[in-house]
Amino acid sequence: MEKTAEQVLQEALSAWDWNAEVVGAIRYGAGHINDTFCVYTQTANGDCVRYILQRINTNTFRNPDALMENISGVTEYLRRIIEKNGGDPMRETMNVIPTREGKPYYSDTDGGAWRVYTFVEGTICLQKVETPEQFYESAYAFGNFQRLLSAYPADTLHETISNFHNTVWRYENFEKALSADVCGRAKDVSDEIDFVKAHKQDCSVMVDLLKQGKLPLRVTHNDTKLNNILMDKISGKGICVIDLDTVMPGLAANDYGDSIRFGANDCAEDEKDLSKVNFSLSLFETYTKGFLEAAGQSLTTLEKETLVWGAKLMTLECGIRFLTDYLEGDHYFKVHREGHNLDRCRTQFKLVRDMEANWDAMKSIVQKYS
Ligand code: ADP
Ligand code: GN1
Ligand code: MG
Repeated sequence: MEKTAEQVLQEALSAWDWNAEVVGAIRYGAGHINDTFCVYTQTANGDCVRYILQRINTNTFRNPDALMENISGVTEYLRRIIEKNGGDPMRETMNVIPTREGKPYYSDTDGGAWRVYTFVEGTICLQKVETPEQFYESAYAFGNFQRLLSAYPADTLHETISNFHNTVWRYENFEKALSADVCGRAKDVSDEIDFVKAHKQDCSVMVDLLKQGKLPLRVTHNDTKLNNILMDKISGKGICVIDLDTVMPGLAANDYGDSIRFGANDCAEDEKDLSKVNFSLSLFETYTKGFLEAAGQSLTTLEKETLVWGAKLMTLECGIRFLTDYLEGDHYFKVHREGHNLDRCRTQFKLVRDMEANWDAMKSIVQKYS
């Protein structure tokens, strides 16, 4: 008989030695990929200690061993630097808690892969920029993350998702999904399809510079959404970069660009009303300042000059991915309503249009802080 979701969760919980009574575990966060739970425990002296338990999405991350090796390597490296700088490694980096058997993750009897992190208390995780200061803090923290990892041996990292930010490959996947049109949805989204086709040439700009050896590969996060950073509740500082599943060699501009995509606007990623979806040049400036203050010195001139392309291409690429998933029947990103991926795709394409209209101003801003 198939196990219930509760039985699967209980099995996973039993793989860790909590040193306390597990009081409950509830779904947590707003990620599109993994299943996240907050585990509440009560210690012998009555304290409540929380943990993050995650079922890794093994359709997306096919090799949990390699994935966890990356995360353990990077977090241990960061821990050493943070300690050396007099910081608090329990708050400033993720901490993986091994299973009872001393493993970095637990494989359940159905093949699910589970891991546990300490819960970083006293922090907030934002789904949307509320104040420019918060966006500045996230920029500084992501820039700093990249700088701290600049000497990390990149060749020891596994590629957890191949071609992750290969925009040309994303375009080709879109074309395949379009010609298969398994759900018969293509006929209703001709504007979006035309938009992607009209941007075909753009997709190769950064990929070509990388191929030609003009841009260096760095250790990058690759998923620098605002909700992948925890901010101190009191000081408001961006303290802990989370969601390290996609840490791999990549382009600096992509980390910068993905943050701009998600945060340099005043709307949700899935806003239905496109009149509310507007790129904010002012937030763009705020992020650019923070990111370049933290990481600028370690970037080459061309890396800085192409940051604007990172912003536009990460937004275009994400829109293409949402549209592809919509055409394929919504099997990659979690969806919570009909047309969810299509709504998400439309916000991204509106933002791309806005960026195109602001291109020269964006370039001047990057230049100002370079
Ligand atoms: P996904 O890959 O699905 O986006 P994340 O790793 O980003 O999953 O986790 C989802 C959410 O869980 C985060 O946005 C954050 O709110 C919360 N979270 C994750 N790890 C921690 C942690 N160590 N401490 C506190 N909150 C966390
Ligand atoms: C996913 O896991 P999460 O929700 O932080 C996706 C990103 C997309 C993002 C769009 C592994 O991020 O690449 O940019 O959704 N992560 C993966 O919101 O595909
Ligand atoms: Mg996340």
